[in-house]
Amino acid sequence: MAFADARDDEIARERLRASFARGDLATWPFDDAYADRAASPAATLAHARSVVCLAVAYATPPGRAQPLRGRVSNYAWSRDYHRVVRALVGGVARAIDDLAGGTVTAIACDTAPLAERALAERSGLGWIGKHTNVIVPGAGSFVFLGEIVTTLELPADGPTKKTCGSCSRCVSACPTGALRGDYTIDARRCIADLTQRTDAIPRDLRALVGDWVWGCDLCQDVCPPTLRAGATGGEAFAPLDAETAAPDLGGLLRLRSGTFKRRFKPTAMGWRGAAVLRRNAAVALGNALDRSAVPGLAEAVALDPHPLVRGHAAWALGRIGSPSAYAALADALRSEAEPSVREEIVAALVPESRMRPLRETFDRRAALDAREELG
Ligand code: B12
Ligand code: SF4
Ligand code: SF4
Repeated sequence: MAFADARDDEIARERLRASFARGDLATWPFDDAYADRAASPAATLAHARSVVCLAVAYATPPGRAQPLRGRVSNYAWSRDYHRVVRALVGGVARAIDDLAGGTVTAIACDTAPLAERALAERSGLGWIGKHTNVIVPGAGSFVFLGEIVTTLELPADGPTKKTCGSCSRCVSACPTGALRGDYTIDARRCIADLTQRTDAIPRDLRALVGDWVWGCDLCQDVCPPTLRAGATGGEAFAPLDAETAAPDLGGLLRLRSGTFKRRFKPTAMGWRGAAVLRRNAAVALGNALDRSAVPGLAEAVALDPHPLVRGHAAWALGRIGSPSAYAALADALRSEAEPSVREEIVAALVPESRMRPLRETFDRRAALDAREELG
C-alpha cells in the first residue's frame, strides 16, 4: 500500500493521449476526454486530495503447454478478480469512512476511468516496466491494482528509484511484437487484447496467438523481478479447476451457453460470451497443426451458429491444410451464405502465396483492358 496526492497528472494525460492518437488502443472506446478523466482523481471523487494505492499479488504456479489444450492467463483462471480485489479494497475504504465518521472515499479497480498504473508509479508502489505492467519490488508484476480515492489529506509517498535498467527480455519474448521497448505497447497486437475482442482476429496475427485462449503472460513470465518474486498469490487466485486453467480445445470449440455459464461466467473470461471462446479455440486448434482436430473444425465451419466462429474454423482448417481439411472447406463453401465466412473459406482454400500470382494475372488483365478502353 502507498499514498499519492490527488492532483491532475499532466504526464499521464499526455501519455494516454499519445497512445490513443497512435491508435494503440483502437479496439477500446478511449478518447481525449477519457484521458482527461483518467488523469484526474477528482473526476472519480469530487474534492479528492489523496489516493491510497494497493497492489494485490495473484501469481499462482504457472500452467504448462499441453497438446490440444488451450492456455489461460494466470489472471483469469480463478474467480473473477474484480470481485476479490473490490471486496478487499472496499473493506479498507469502509474502515477509513468509519474512522472519518462519513463517506470520504470512492474505490476503483480496472473498470473506472482512472490511470491506475500512473498512480501506482507516482505513489512509489512500484515502477512501470517495459512490458507496461507495474512491478512491485518483492512482489513482481503479477499484481492487480486497486485504489481508494479520498477527500482526506494523507502524507504522499514518492516514486521508487528502481527501473528496468538495460533489461529488455519482455520485448524479445513478445511473440507479436506488441511491445516497442520504450514503455509503450501497440495493444492491437497484444494477445490479451486479441483474445477478448468481439470481432475477427486479424488474419496475419492468428498464427502468433499460439495456444492462448484467454490473455497472455509471456512478457511477465520472463521478467526477472517477477520471476524472483515467484508464486505470491493467495488461495483466492488458484485455478477454479484444471479444465478452466487449460481447457480441452475440442470441448471449448463446442462450448454452449450452459457450460459457459457454469465454468467461465464466474471468471474474468466470462464477460465476452461463449462465441468469443469458441473462436479462440478454433484459432488455437489451427495453431496446433494436428489433423485429429479436423472433424471438430469441420463441424464448426458447417454448423456453428456464429459467423465469427465459422470463419475462424475455416482459417484453422486452411492452416492444417490436410486433404480432409480442404474437403471440409469445399463442402462448407457450397452451403455458406454469409459473405464474411465465404471470404474466410476462399482465403483458407487459396493461401496468400497462391493468391499472389492470380492477383497479378488479374491486375495485368485489368491494366490491358483499361489500355484498350483508352485506345
Ligand atoms: C485497456 C487495458 C488493457 C489493454 C491495453 C493494455 C495497455 N498496456 O494499455 C489490454 C487488453 C491489452 C490489457 C492487457 C493486460 N492487462 Co489490462 N488494463 C487495461 C485498463 C482497463 C486500461 C489501461 C489503459 O488505460 N491503457 C492505456 C495506456 C496508455 O495506459 P497505461 O497502461 O496506464 O499506461 C501507462 C504506461 O503505458 C506508461 N507509459 C505510456 N507511455 C509511456 C512513455 C514512457 C516514456 C514511460 C516511462 C511510460 C509510458 O504510462 C502510462 C500512463 O499511466 C487497465 C485498468 C485501468 N483503468 O487503468 C487494466 C490493467 C492495466 N490491466 C491489467 C492487467 C493485469 C493486464 C494483463 C496482465 C492481463 C493478461 N495477462 O492478459 C495484460 C497485460 C498486457 C500488457 N503488457 O499490458 C492490470 C495491470 C496491473 C499491473 N501490474 O500493471 C490493470 C491495472 C487492471 C487492474 N486494476 O489490475 N489491458
Ligand atoms: S501479454 Fe503477450 S502479447 Fe501482450 S505484450 Fe505481453 S507477451 Fe506480448
Ligand atoms: S523483463 Fe526486464 S525490461 Fe521487461 S519489464 Fe521486466 S525488468 Fe523491465
